[in-house]
Amino acid sequence: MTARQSKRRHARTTEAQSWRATEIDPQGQGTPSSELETGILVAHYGVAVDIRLASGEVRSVKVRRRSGHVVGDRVEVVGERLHRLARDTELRRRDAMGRTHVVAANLDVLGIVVAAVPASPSGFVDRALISARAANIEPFLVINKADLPATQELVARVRETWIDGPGGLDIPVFVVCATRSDTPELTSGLQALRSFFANRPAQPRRAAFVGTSGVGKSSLVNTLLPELALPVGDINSYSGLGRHTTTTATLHSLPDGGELIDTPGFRDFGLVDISVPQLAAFFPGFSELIEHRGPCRFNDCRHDAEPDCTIKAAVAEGRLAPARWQRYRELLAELRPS
Ligand SMILES: Nc1nc2c(ncn2[C@@H]2O[C@H](COP(=O)(O)OP(=O)(O)OP(=O)(O)O)[C@@H](O)[C@H]2O)c(=O)[nH]1
Ligand SMILES: [Mg+2]
Ligand SMILES: [Zn+2]
Repeated sequence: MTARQSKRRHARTTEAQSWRATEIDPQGQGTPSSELETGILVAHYGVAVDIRLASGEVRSVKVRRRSGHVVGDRVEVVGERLHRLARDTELRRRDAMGRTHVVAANLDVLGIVVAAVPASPSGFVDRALISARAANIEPFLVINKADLPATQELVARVRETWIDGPGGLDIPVFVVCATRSDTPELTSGLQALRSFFANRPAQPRRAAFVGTSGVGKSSLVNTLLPELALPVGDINSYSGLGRHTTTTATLHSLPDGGELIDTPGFRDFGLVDISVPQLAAFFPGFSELIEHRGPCRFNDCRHDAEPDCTIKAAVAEGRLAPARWQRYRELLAELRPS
């Protein structure tokens, strides 16, 4: 068990115990006949949530409309009372209106799903990568719709932008097809994705798929779990965009271990509470470049106008695409109060 997992397990135990000791019946209003059960929130329907109890039973519990509970939350249930336990991780994003959303709780890994059609908005992948890393969640990339000819170019672009070269990220990339399985090329990516979920039986992963509406998140979950029939929507032929078919996140257990959360598609992945040093540390590829080439002159270098900056030197030497540095500087400008 790694230090992180051991810390998590410890946090789970102490948090659960502290509630039992101090909150289960603080005013003597508890229902002595109701048993305390632990569970995971597997679906949220506004005023009710589905809790999968430790016994495997799924129970619907009423909640306030803005209860703040999200899929992936660990909870304790006594009758109709729900108590949320502390989260290990929390994936947050800001929408175009400036509101913060928790996408899911207690994720270990995050699958960022893209497709050639519909294309994801510029910056989506970077923001998702940064948000995941800042939340201590390991990101991986899923390029769906491998059957479409345009996917080849997308795969090359993704590799060039995020993976290849000295500033490249050491993260898994799966090129998959959710809807066809008639050639080995189309099935191999999905096999690799299945193994990625299944190869840690002792420490099963909890993953969520995020991505723009229409990239095929629900289709992929349906393919990985054939007994599921999550609704799937077509692409609007006029706008080329998805139709926001999935409206609520749902958590599903994978047959060989691990769990997968399908989420509604969204276009805005605004960064939440990311400081300049965090952006400098988490921007895709920067920490790898610094590890490779040595640190900047200043510990708190923002990789902007500072002298003797490793990142700028990498750009000058052709080891980092100028477009990537430019994208970083755009995000930096967003974080600074104007
Ligand atoms: N050609 C092709 N089409 C796919 C593939 N995967 C999904 N699609 C199609 O893409 C469309 C959108 O699929 P969904 O699974 O609903 O997409 P989603 O990402 O869940 O969309 P939201 O729920 O709106 O966020 C549907 O018409 C699917 O049939 C694929 O691998 N290849
Ligand atoms: Mg969907
Ligand atoms: Zn620097």
